[in-house]
Amino acid sequence: MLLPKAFIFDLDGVITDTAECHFMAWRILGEALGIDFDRSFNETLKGVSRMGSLERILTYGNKADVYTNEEKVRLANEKNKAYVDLVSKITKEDVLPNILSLLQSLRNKNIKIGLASASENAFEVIDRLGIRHYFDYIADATKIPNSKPAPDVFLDVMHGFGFESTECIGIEDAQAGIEAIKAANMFAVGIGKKSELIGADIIFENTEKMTFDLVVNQWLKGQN
Ligand code: B16
Ligand code: MG
Repeated sequence: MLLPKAFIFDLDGVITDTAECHFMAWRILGEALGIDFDRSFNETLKGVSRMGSLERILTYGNKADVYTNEEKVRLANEKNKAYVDLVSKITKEDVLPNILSLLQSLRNKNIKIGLASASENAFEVIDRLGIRHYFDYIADATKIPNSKPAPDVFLDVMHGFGFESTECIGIEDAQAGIEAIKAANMFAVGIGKKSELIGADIIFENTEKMTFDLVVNQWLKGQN
């Protein structure tokens, strides 16, 4: 049977729920700046880089022109300190349901496993989760020119493997991430609500519902 050659995972919201830690850390900074935002606004930050997220929050709070670049770097560092503090509590128990068995079955089938996270903390998070050894290639977010929704991080992993885009499957929980996968011309798996994953080729409400067979059967339908 024809099989894809690589599964390329997003981290936050797909492998573990650090999306919640990002939300909490940004809210702490938002409170200090007098900018209040809710979960639905937070959806627009998922998959977006640290500085990109800060710009969006400042624009949302009508403070886009209030801070110098130097001050923005300081604010982003403050948020990161709060985030690192929150993720320091992560353990192996925090891998989302079914992800370990999916990683194991990809290994057994000799399908490559990649990580395409926008997070500069990705290495630390997967170490805390105890899953680094599963990954054949991990993109370094500090070296990716354009963040999601640009395809760069998914293309970086694909080039790392030397595969064609049609041979790769990307998995994402954010609209910006689905757009990045589609811009890379890959098959896109969405985790979450349909309304927040427009353009995905297959959507699962959560990782528990995602199985290797369901993903690959849908991917096969698009192969000639
Ligand atoms: P950091 P992903 C993304 O990770 C998060 O979804 C996004 O909320 C965050 O701003 C971004 O990483 C940068 O993270 O501040 O740790 O560098 O979803 O692409 O795995
Ligand atoms: Mg994500």
